[in-house]
Amino acid sequence: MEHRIKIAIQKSGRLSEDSIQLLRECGVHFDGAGKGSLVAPASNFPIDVLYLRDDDIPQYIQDGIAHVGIVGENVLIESRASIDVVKRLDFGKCRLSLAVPRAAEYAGLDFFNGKRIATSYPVILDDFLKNNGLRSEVHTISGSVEIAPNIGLADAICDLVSSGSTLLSNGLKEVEVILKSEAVMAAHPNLNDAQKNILRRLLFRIDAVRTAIANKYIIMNVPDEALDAVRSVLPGIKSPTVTPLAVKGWSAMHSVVSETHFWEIIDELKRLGAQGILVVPIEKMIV
Ligand code: PRT
Ligand code: ZN
Repeated sequence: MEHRIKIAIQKSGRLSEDSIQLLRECGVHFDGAGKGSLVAPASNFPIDVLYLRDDDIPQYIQDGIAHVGIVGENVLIESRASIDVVKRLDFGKCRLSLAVPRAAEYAGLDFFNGKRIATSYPVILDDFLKNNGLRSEVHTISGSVEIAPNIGLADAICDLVSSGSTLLSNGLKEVEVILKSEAVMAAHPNLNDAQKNILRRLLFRIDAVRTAIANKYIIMNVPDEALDAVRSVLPGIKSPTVTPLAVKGWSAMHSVVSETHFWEIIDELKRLGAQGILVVPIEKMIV
């Protein structure tokens, strides 16, 4: 029997599109979440995509119904599931924060002693309160946490924040960050060798896609006397490729530049006399 693994992703929500796109960029072909369809077998890679609610993903992985999954760290930690984070995915970034009414005078964590805090993250919040020696009344509600203070249900909230505009429009201010979160790939801790091998292949492809996004391929013409100086500002994967041009005294140079220092490097190259600089996106990069 052919070995396959099941990968759980969010059916519809903030992580769905990025999760599907990541798998597709890894060259995996599968159907999107149709009406009622829960499983989409990939046609060219041994995985089956399971479309689930994000809250259910950690449990499914812990129970071994799914072998791996893509889920927000916030959901993973809240679930207390014993599963392993195998890769951080750099999307779905947010923070779980404490927020209070804008008019409240906030001088520090003591504020929360004896106060009512509404949240959908009671486990993480309880841990935080305990670690800081605070006694608050935690009210667990499942949605629209941000309206709790306005309707008199709570004095503060503990909720996810990304842009901060939800807090702003509800007259609240963020005062403490409890957790910084992003989407992660999580896996069942006891996969067999065949399953581990499929996961390894998938992670290898994810790395290739991620590395490619973080790098650009650059091509430029460099006066021969500047070649050494230019080479010293270009890290390249090993070293840059240099080929002489038909015009005497000039060479073409090819290299890979990381996104992080991209503009500094381009400025430096121009200063050293490089011309006709061409920057090309990289689709996949195996280092
Ligand atoms: O139906 P299902 O249960 O699968 O989805 P869901 O509604 O529970 O989750 P969903 O799709 O809203 O979020 C999925 C995951 O996205 C979360 O678990 C986080 O890991 C991540 N994420 C990233 C966010 C946000 N950013 C975010 N801003 N999840 C929720 N929010 C909400 C937040 O709760 C608040 O209501 O957006 C509002 C705040 O946003 P700003 O931009 O106004 O600050
Ligand atoms: Zn959910």
